[in-house]
Amino acid sequence: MAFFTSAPIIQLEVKTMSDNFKVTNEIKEEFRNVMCSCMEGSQPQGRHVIYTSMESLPGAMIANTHMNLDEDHPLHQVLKEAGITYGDLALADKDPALGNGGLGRLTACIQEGCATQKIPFTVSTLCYRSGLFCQKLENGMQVETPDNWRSEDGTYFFEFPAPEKAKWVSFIHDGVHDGQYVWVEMVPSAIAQIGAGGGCSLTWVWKVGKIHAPYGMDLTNLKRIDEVLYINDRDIRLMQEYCVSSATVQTAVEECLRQGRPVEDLPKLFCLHINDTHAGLMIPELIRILRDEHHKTLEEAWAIAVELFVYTNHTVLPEALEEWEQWRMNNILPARLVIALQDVDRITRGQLDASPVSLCQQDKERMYIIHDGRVRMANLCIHAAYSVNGVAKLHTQILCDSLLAPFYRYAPRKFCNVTNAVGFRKFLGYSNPELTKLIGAFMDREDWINHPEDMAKLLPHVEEPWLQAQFTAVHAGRKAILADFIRHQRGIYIPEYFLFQVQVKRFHMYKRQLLNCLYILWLYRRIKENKNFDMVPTAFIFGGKSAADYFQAKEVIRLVLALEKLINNDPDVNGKLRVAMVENFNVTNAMPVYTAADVSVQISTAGKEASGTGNMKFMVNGGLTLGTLDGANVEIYEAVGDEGMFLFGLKEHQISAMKGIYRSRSFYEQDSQLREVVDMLTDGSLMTTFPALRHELLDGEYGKAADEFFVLADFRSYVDANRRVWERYRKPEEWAKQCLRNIALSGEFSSDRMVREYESKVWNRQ
Ligand code: F58
Repeated sequence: MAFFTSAPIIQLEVKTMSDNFKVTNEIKEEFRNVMCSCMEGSQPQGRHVIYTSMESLPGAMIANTHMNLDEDHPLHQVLKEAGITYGDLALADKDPALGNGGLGRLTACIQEGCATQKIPFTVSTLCYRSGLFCQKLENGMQVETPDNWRSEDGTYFFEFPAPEKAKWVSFIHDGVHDGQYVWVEMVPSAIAQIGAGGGCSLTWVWKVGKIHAPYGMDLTNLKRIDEVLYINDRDIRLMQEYCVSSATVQTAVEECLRQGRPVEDLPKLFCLHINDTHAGLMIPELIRILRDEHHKTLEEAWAIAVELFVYTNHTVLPEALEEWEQWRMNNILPARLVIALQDVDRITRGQLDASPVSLCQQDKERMYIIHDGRVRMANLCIHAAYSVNGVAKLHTQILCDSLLAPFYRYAPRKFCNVTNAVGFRKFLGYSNPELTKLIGAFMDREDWINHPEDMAKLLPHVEEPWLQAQFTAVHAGRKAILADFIRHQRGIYIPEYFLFQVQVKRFHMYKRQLLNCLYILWLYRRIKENKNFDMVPTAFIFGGKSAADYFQAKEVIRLVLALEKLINNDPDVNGKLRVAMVENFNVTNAMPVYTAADVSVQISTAGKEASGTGNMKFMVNGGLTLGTLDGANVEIYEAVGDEGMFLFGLKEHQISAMKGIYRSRSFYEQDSQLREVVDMLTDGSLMTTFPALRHELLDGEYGKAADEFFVLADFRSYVDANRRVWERYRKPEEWAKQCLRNIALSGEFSSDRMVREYESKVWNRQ
């Protein structure tokens, strides 16, 4: 592994484009060759997992490959001779823009773990032509531009096309040609993720190839199937989901037959992992294929299905629990597929009726797949899957106790929890070589990073002053890199001695960037009132994108940018307060950010964030969590206790109890300082106004309750928690000790642990 090379990482991200020309096409070709030889050499054994997901965000492939090459790999020498650094590599190719957020990043972390542990694991996803956007911050707002991550000819340097493995998918299409089928060719390419030690896992990215359709038919929608993730047209989105589902199932069946095995052996050879519900159509598609092409009865086909599929849920938000209108399915999907779906609905209803578990009619109705003209994808997945899991303890508990409670009573043994985790090789080893080296001094083996439990060996040393001093120096170096990066990218100067308080994640109202903004306004007012206001100088650093059509979240981005302008230019406050937003937060840009935070801001409304994974990336780099008891913050809290985390806010059960009776206005009315900052949203103090945000906080949008995410209720608690942060930060030795202690306790958040858990609990490979 290349972790311990003392590469000048300081250069990461502050290079100009011309520097990257050093990474020539020949060098890229060398990387392709490495990928190729790992692909050929890698033959992992046992049940093969196909992880079907609409999202995958592996990050730049050269960097991914480089980080996992053995230390003595000849490519290191080639790079050294060419004077090429990590920084050059990180910027030399583009992040495949195949995802949106946590869901896609998790896919990549699982994949890298499997490649390292030589678990046969393939990701199956669509190859979106236009990446889910490149974010520009212009004129005080987010502007979306296409992320052209592929070359003009539609190829990506690190893909290996496999046209011979293309699959045809059929649709009913276009009312004019009612009843006639069209065929779309799905053509895969492989993108290789190399694991430490030379293992390899592939991502199949499917593109639209040829289209066979009756003469004169309008093919526009069909051609748009691989246009963009979560396309804003429900017909096309359904086609996307069916295409990836069908191509994946066809491939598994074909491979089974190629190995000379009967289709009954599919579950022995494969596990089809449904990542969120988007690929749930794999279930009826399998039934369709087994009946129509392999002459199985419905019961025989179902018996195969229930040993083949597993399902992971990644959210409890109602808008993310996908449902399809039955009429739309009937209009678009092949009749035999729709029949398979109806048959599955019938079988599962029969099973519910025959169940020894007492289920009332209301429970049963909640569990039906097809109900009121809608097809509920989560129910389909739960009925068919032999394993259903959530991604953090609290999330799984909410699934079992409320969201999916009747299912849990009906089939409790199906349910389990696998808490998320992150790739330490990428987010510690590769991103932060100086810290990795420091930790490595306490480890017994060279490749300790592949054995995250080893990190606990640091624990007995966290009180040692020299280690604390070393950590502080390393961390100061990382802060300098991030400050440089932000200055270079956004032209904003952040003094390195400031406390770096970082909130990076998708912009969403439940993640409550708005709470952070109100708090910044509160600080602004305190300093304006009293120039001697006693606080630790703090830089609030944000990063993340909002969905293009999510108005409120875009308003919050606009607010962050307004705060930048107001605060950074005001000499009364900018000695104590700065605000900066990183533009276009993606996997490559994320690395300098995660490594440099003093405080990791994880402040979602309790019960809403399934897990979060940024929280873990900060933790392993020594950022202390300021957060609510939500998602995997719960596990972080269990690991580090009160001393290792700044906990605040309402708990999940309190939020549940306040539903329907919470009145945000009473918090507004009773707290004059809070009222003052909420009023600032519209009184012109910000040079622009945010009426929709104020309206959301006090009145509620679209008939929803006011302040759906309890921002005002948690405001004071957040202020108090920040005071606790300052108190601790003022004692540098204690602060450094706590960071080191948290790092030592972070081992359970390594993807290697997560992958082992999936292997034993979910994939049944052991
Ligand atoms: C994320 N889900 C969760 N979904 O929000 C996060 O807590 C968790 O850590 C992560 O999965 C990995 O388990 C997520 O990213 C989406 O973005 C969906 C996209 C499609 C529409 C609904 C949301």
